[in-house]
Amino acid sequence: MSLYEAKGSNKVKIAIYNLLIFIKLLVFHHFIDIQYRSILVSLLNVITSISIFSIANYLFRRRKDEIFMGLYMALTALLFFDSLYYSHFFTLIPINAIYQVGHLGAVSGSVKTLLKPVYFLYFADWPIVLYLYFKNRKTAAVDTRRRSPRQLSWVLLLFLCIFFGNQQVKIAAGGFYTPFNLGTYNYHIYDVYRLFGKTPLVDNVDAWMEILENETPENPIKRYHGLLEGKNIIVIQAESLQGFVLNREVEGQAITPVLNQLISKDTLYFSRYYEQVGWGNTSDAEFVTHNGLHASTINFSYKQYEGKQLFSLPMLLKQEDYETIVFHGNEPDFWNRKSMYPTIGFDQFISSEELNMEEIIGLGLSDKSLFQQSMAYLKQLPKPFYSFYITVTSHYPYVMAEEQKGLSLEKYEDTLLGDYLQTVNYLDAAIGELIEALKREGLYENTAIILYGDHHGLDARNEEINAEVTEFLGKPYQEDEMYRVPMMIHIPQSNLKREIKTVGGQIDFYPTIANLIGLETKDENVLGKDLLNTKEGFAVQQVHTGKGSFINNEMMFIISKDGIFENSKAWHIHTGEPVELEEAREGYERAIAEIFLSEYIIENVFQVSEEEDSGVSMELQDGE
Ligand code: GP9
Ligand code: MN
Repeated sequence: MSLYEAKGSNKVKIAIYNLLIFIKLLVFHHFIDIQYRSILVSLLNVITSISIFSIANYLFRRRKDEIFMGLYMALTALLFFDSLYYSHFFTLIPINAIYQVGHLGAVSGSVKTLLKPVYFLYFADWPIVLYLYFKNRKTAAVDTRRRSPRQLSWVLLLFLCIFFGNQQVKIAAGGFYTPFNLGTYNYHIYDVYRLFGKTPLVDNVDAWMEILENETPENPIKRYHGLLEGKNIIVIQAESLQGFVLNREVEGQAITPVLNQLISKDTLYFSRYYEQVGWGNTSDAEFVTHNGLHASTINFSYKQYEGKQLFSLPMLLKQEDYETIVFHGNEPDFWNRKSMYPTIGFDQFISSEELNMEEIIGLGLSDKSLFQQSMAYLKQLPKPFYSFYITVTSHYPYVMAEEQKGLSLEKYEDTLLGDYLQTVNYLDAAIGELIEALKREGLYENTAIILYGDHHGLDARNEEINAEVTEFLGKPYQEDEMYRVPMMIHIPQSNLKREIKTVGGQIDFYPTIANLIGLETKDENVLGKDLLNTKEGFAVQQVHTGKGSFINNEMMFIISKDGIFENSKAWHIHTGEPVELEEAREGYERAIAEIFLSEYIIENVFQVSEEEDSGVSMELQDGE
């Protein structure tokens, strides 16, 4: 009897494969810590898997055994790779990663450190499944039954289950899908739809504007206005530099002696400044910093907003005859920088193509070499200049040769925290060398040196790291410390020494610096605020935490992973005591309004340049 004479045999196979998938989904969803309705989430995902098998069963007439086997292997492998990705990034592999696959080689060191034998358990059943497959397969079998619409009505029914099931999820989660309320397969499908589907953002613009209008206004007379006028500006975006390392010792040694020295004199130090990156990590830190707008929620901003005629800080400076230049010791097309920089307003991009890659540490050229090689350019640049550095030595996994390590550690030797602190200490020394070089070349006095961290390097969601850092800090390591990055503006001979405790984020950089230089930002195109002229602190978090999370001068609110407000957590940043969730609702609504209004501004106010390579354009369309 041929395979297809045995009625229902394909259905039996589909059922067996999907039973196995269901078991693996339960394990996977437990691993990524889905707490809310995790069995229902797994069920909705296995229905998706059954639909995929059913469609294949309907479409393909021959080689069904191979096709089913292939599907089973692919769906299992996806769980394996998602687990690997989750263990470091605490989310599922985003579809936008396809734009970065060319750079996998560069981060392979990081990827290897994530592989754990336990993840191979997803393949534990493969020997048996493969054995049964080879024993029973009917490669020559052809399904001769007529395709009937009735076969498809079953798939339609499954789709309806998925649709209505997930509608309920969306309602409970305040309108947002997350990997943790959709589960793996359904989230990946949604992610593909979101990336390529481009839904217009028009529904709630008025409501968002109304929410944001209630913000506290800035000082009418701007303090520090024009303080940096005519000065050269150096901005160092420091890789993975977190706030807690400043003015702190490890085993009796200062971690950042140079930065500590800087903030003790001639420096405005922002001690409650927060990262606001999205999918594009380092590059999103650059994007948010230079544009005063949020990172894309869908893709890394340098891809999502490629070709947009933005009106960024470097462009504003170009209007004042500043020369603008970027230094980064890595491949120029990493994070799509090469394509994006002309529209951000950079005249020159000095990357691995121009630099002598003489000393590689981790991902790219060592910070010391980067700073040292940049001096030749700075000396020749017309003044004033805006010089932007993106450092790379303190990138995960924080591996350096013994002779490059500046701290002598015993207790923390060979721990991730110890390795991290070594690279931060190296970066600090590199900044010291840069300052010395600027002094030697007579550039120091007339140059403001601005520094901030791009994002966290030590993820508090990782249990091992959390335990290490909690012990090191002597207090629980939570998001308010994890997302805090230092920001400082060093103005030689200014006699300014001030610690600004107003909560702010990278989105506030542009208006703050513009005011210092004596320039105005266009209010309708920038959502950040001047941190030197406002008391009201507010910084939005997204992507790493989910939309709606925020920190203000009093509290931190982290939206639950499943997006449900009632399952979220909030605490006082000074005491660590829990806050009544309702007290956070206003901030939650404001955070969401800010994220979407930002996206709306970028999508609707800024036009796509007709010739993407035409260089920098100053023309702006009026906002609506
Ligand atoms: C590479 C570097 C990567 O150019 O910017 O940093 P990441 O985004 O992985 O922190
Ligand atoms: Mn980075």
